[in-house]
Amino acid sequence: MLSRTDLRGRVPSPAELRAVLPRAEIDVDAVLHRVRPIVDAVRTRGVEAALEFTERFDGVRPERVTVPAERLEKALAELDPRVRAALEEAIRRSRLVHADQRRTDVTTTLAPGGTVTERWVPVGRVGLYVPGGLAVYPSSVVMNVVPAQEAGVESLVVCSPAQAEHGGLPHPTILAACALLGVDEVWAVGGAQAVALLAYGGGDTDGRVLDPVDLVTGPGNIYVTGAKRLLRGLVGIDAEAGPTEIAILADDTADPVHVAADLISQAEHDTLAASVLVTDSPALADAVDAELAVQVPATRHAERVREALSGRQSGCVLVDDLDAGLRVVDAYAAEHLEVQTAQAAAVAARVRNAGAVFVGAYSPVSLGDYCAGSNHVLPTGGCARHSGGLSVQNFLRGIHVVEYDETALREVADQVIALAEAEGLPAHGQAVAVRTDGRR
Ligand code: HSO
Ligand code: ZN
Repeated sequence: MLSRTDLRGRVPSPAELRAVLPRAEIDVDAVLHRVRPIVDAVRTRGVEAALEFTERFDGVRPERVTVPAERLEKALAELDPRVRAALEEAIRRSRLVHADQRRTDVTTTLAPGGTVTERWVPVGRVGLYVPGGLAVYPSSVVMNVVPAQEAGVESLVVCSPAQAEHGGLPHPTILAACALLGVDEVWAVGGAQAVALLAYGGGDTDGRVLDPVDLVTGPGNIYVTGAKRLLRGLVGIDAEAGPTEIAILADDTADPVHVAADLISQAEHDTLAASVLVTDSPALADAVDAELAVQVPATRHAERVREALSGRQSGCVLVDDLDAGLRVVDAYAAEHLEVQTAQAAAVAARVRNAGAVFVGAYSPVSLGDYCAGSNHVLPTGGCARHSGGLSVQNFLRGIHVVEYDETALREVADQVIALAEAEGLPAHGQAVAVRTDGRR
């Protein structure tokens, strides 16, 4: 069922590996010509334009963008108690992990009287995007809001697409999750128009002012990503999210039932989702194929899963041994990497590139999607080579505070002046000399 790439007997370079490994080709630039007019319209006409796009793309025109507080409370009151309990547990675990990511200010003394302090300051106002689309993602509300709150962000707004079947509000489970987290500002808007409205702000139809944000985080479809690309700079962004990916590094000790279930679990997100098995065991590869043949027809989103698993972005890579497997998964740099091998912890410790690593038989990606405490907003498309997942760090800025007294400045004055001269910028040196020599 999974197409095979046989790398046995070969030692490809990282560049060759990148070329042969299955991967989705997502061309964000190709949609920018459609995103730009949306962004421009929202910049010039604000909420009015955003509502027009909502009507066009989501098939419903909300009365206003801001969700009234009573709708948040109502959604929470009507939330299935089992889901509420599960969300509360997810929030509790997530808070524990993200609270541990907080940074403390550090002061370095460079000379008597000369210090540099790194002060960690939360971003003032952030917009958190929660997608609609094929599924409903209250879990993504948790994954965005918790790190922002733990970072100390004072003002945050959650945006999620208006749903025709919910009277132009975001899905009630999204609203309930916001209420549980104490988020009181929610906008019913999605897509590129949501990112534009977050970046430019506007005035709601009831006269309420929608303040622009400083930073936009959260995954979305290719149009959301396109808008992030266009607006980056005016606002900060976390990352450009692509379709979800799971890679599984497995040997002959792995259980094919688990491996198949996990490949299917992420394929269920999207026909473009990538499910990649990397193994040194052809017997396991065969057994996983046999399991997929049983499990795929039985799963609710069988058609979507089949398309994702048979797409060019998914497949099975056969390697000589686990060392070769590690080179493959490092070159691939999956959003999620499961290690299902003997001595899984030791193997996982050697992984360099992955958004998140799931170790051993009892740590499936679905656990991390909901309740492990880890964050599920993770780098896709190979970005795990240079970036990590969403964390408290995304919502903080390190500000260097420089404080030297006269003695400390004198001590290093010659060096500043020498470097200023070397750069042909004598006025820089002069700004020190007027203090230390009294010359003009
Ligand atoms: N696997 C997705 C997150 C998610 N899964 C949300 C279920 N709900 C991307 O990491
Ligand atoms: Zn998932």
